[in-house]
Amino acid sequence: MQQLEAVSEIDFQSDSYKDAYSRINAIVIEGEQEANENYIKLAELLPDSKDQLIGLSKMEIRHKKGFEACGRNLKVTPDLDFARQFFADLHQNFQQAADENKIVTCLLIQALIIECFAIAAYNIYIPVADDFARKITEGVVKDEYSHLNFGEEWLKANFEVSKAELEEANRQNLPLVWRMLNQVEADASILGMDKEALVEDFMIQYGEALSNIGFTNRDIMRMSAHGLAAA
Ligand code: PL3
Ligand code: FE2
Ligand code: FE2
Repeated sequence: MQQLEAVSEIDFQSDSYKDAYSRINAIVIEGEQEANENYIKLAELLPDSKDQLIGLSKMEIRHKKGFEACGRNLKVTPDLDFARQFFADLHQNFQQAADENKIVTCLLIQALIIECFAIAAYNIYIPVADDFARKITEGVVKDEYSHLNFGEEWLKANFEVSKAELEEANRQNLPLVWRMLNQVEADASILGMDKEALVEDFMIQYGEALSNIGFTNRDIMRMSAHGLAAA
């Protein structure tokens, strides 16, 4: 039976897979939900880009529905309390920045950090996903590049006046990403995703984004190292 060799060794119905999936799936569902709310908030803060941002917020709801279907397909109940805790600090930083009208900080958190995190995670997940989830995730990741692109374009156009705030927001929020990566490491590995690969993909996406916005390689090295020691 030659064909059997090609079958993946991941057992999507095992208890350990489903247990890990209940948290990872919840993280993604909650992340898409919060992204939806964050783009609605950004649409209020940036009236000139309102229609475009509302368009992005609607895509996030579609993503959320897609990932809910992935969980249902595997008969997994997402642990949403866990996921809310997972995002709490980043969420709070976004809310506070929005309350203070700090658009640059809001864009860095949602359109750069969260989107790069999502792109890295989805890219690493696709090759090890079940067939149903793979198709959904492939569709989603294409959209996420357009969200990242929105943030890049806006920040590039406003680079000189945004630079200091971007550096400060990076300093405050990047350490949270390393902590979050550590928190998902064990579950992600049960899904066949390697932490080193996640970190590498995140660094590439985030570094490229900072470069497109206008930061020098030297700036990028310095900024990427923030909080990394704690990881
Ligand atoms: C914004 O568009 C999306 C925000 C989602 C953030 C997701 C972070 C994901 C970290 C865990 C990696 C698992 C990926 C598996 C997908 C079922
Ligand atoms: Fe999304
Ligand atoms: Fe997104």
